Amino acid sequence: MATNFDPAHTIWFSDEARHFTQSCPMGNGRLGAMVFGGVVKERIVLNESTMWSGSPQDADRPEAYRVLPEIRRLLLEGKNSEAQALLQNEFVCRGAGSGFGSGKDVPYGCYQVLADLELAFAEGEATGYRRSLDLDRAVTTVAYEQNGVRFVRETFVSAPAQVVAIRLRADRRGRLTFAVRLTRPERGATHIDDGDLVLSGALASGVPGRDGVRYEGRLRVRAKGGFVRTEPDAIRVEGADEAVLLFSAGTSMVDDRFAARAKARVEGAATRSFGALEAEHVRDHRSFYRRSKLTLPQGPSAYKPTPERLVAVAKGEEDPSLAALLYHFGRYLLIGSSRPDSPLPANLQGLWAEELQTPWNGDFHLDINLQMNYWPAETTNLADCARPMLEYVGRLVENGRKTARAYYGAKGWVAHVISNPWLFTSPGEGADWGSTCSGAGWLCQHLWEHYAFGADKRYLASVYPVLMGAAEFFLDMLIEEPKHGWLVTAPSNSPENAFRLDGRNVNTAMGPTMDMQIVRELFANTSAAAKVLGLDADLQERLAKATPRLAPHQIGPDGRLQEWLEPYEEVEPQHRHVSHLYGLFPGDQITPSETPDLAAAARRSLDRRGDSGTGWSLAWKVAFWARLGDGDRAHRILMRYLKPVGNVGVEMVGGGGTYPNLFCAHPPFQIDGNFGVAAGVAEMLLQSHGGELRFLPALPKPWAKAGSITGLRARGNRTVSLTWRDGRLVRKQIR
Ligand code: FUC
Repeated sequence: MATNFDPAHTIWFSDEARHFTQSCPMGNGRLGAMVFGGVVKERIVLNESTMWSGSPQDADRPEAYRVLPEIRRLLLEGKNSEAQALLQNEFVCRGAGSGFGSGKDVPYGCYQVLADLELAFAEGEATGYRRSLDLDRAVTTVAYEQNGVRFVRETFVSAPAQVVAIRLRADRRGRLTFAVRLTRPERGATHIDDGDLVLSGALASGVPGRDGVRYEGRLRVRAKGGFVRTEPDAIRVEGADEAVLLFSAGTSMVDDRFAARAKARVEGAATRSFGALEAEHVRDHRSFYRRSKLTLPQGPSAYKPTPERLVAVAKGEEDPSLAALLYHFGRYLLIGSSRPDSPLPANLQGLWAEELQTPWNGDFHLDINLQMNYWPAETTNLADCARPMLEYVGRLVENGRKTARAYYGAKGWVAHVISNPWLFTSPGEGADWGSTCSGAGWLCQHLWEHYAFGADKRYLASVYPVLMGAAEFFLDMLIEEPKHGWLVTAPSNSPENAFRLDGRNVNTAMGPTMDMQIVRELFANTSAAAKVLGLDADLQERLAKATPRLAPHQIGPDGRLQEWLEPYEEVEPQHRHVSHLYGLFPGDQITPSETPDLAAAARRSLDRRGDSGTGWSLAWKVAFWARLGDGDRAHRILMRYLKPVGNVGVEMVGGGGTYPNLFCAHPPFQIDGNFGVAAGVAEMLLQSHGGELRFLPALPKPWAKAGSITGLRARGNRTVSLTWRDGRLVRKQIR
C-alpha cells in the first residue's frame, strides 16, 4: 500500500469514476473540471460559473400589497390556512418562479453544465490504476500501466492563467494516441478555429425567440512527437510522446468580449510550459489553502482509497484524520468555487454540475443554503473568498427594493427564499415554502460578520447602506400581534416546515422564531455599524425602540424552544430545517453561559429533531452541538454525515451522507453540507462569538489524544493556532 501521500489532504480511488459523485473536482472560482479518469474513455465535466439559462425578469406582482391587509387580518384571527390560500393566489411571484426547481426553460433559469471533454483511447486492460486529487496542490493525477507502458494524466484549473490544463504522458516514446471532443447535450456546436476546437452556443432565455447567455469554450492541443490532426468535431493526436490540452471559456453574462478573452487565455497559456503553469497554479492555490491546517490522529484505514475509508468509518472504525480531510476539502471547495474575483458566489453545487437541469436549478437558496456555503469563509481563514457573495448581496438591493414596495408597501429591501444571478427577490411560487421574508436579513449577517472578523471600517462603510436598507424594511413591515403586543413579521414561514392547525397542514405564520432572531440580530448589527461609522443617530434610536418589542424566544410546554409564536404541533417532527435554532448557530443569541434556559430548550429541540437528516441538516447539527459544548454529540453526527451514499435520487428525509468523492449527499449532491461541516469542525475547536475566545470548546474524545490546528480566525481580526494532547491545550498562538 502506497503511503507516500498525506491522507488528510488526498482523495483517491483505485478505479475510474462511473458517476459524477466519484469524480475529482477542481476549480478556480469560475472554471471547473471534474475528472472521471477513464482508461479507454476519459470524461472531464467542464463548468463555467456563469453558464446560467434564464434572463432578467420582473417577477413581482405590482398590486400584491393590496391583499396584504387581508392576509394580515386572517393571520391575526388565527386563520393561517385561509391566509396561506390567499398568499398562494395573490402573494407569490408572478410567472413560473423557479419552475418548482426545474426552471431551465423559464426566465428564472438554471445553472448548467458547460461541456464534457472526452478523450478516446484504444481499448486495453489497465493495471496499477490510481486516480488521486491532491488538495494541497489542487491537481488530479490519473496513472496506470497498459501494454507495458505507464501513462500519467495530470489536470488542474489555474486561476492566474484562467485555463484548465491537462498533460498526458507515456514513459515510452510515440505511445500516445487519442481523439479529443467537446460535447454538450443541447445548444452547442463545435468548429475548428486556428487549429483549436471551439464549442459555442446560446442558452435558453426563458423568453421564446430570444437567446439567453452566449458562451464559448476553446481547446488547444499541443503535442511532442507524433501528429496532431483536426476534424470538424475533434482533434486527433497520434503517436505522441506527450500532449498538453489547454481549455478556457467565458460567457456573455459578464461582458461581450468573452470569446476573445477565452482565445487570448488559451494562447497565453500555450506560450508557457506545462510545468511553469503548474508551478504558478500550485503557488497561487496554496496562498489560500495553506492558511489553515488540521492534524488529527490517523486510523488504520487512513491510506486506503477514500470510498473504503468511508466504509471503514461507517463500520465503527476510528479515523480522525478523515475528519481533517473533510475540513480541508470544505476549504478546498470554497477556494475552487469562490475566489475574491469570481463573478458569482458558490451555488448549490459550488460550480460543479453535469446536467442541463441541475437539481433545484443549482441556484442561490436563501433560507440556509447560500449562507451555509459561506460559513467556513471567516473562521477558516478564507474571508476574501466570501467577496463574490458579499457583492452579490449588494446587487440584490435594487430588485429587493422593488419587491419590498410591491408586496409590503415597505421601504428598504427584501429577498425571500430563492434567488439567482438575475437577482430574483420575489417570493417563491409556492406559498408553503417560498414566502419566508428574512432571506435578505440572513444575508446581512454575513456582511456584518465580515466586519466582525476583519475589523475593516472602510469595508463596513461600503456595506452599511445594504444593512440599513434591510433593517428599514423590517422597521416598516413588522406588525403588532394582538396577544402580547409583540412586533412580528407577517406573513412568513419557518423555513419549509409545516404545523397542524384546525386539522390542516399549514406553513404560513406570523413571527416565526427564526425571523425574529434574524430581525433582532439585524437591528443590533445595523445599529452597531451606524455607531462605529458615526451615522444615523435617528435610525439607531428607532432600532433601539423597536428591539425590545420584538417577539421574544419562547419555551414551549414540552420544554422545547418554540419554532412559531404558538406551540403548534409540527407535521414532520424530524424536519430537516432547524430554523428556530438560528439563534444558537450561526447566530449567538442562545449560549449555554448567557442563556442557559434557552440553551437547554435548544437541546430538547435537537433531541426531538433527531441526529439524522439531509446532508446540510447534519452539518448544521454538528455546529449546533459544538455551540452547546457537546463535542461527542457533534462527533457522532459528524460520523453520521460520513455515511457512504450511493448514486440515489432526491431524498428529503434522513438520507444525508457522503458520496465516494466526499461531496455531500442531500441527496442529491449539494455542496452546502461540505461547507457547513467544515465550519462545524472549526466551531468544535475555536469559538469567538459574544466577545469571548473559547479554545477547544467541543473537542470530542476520538480527537483528544493529540492534534493541532493552525490559522483559524476569530472575531476582532485574530488568527489562532492550537495544539492539544490528551484533551488539554498545550500550545496556543494568537496573532
Ligand atoms: C431548500 C431545502 C431543501 C434543499 C433545497 C435546495 O428548499 O429545504 O432541502 O436543500 O433548498
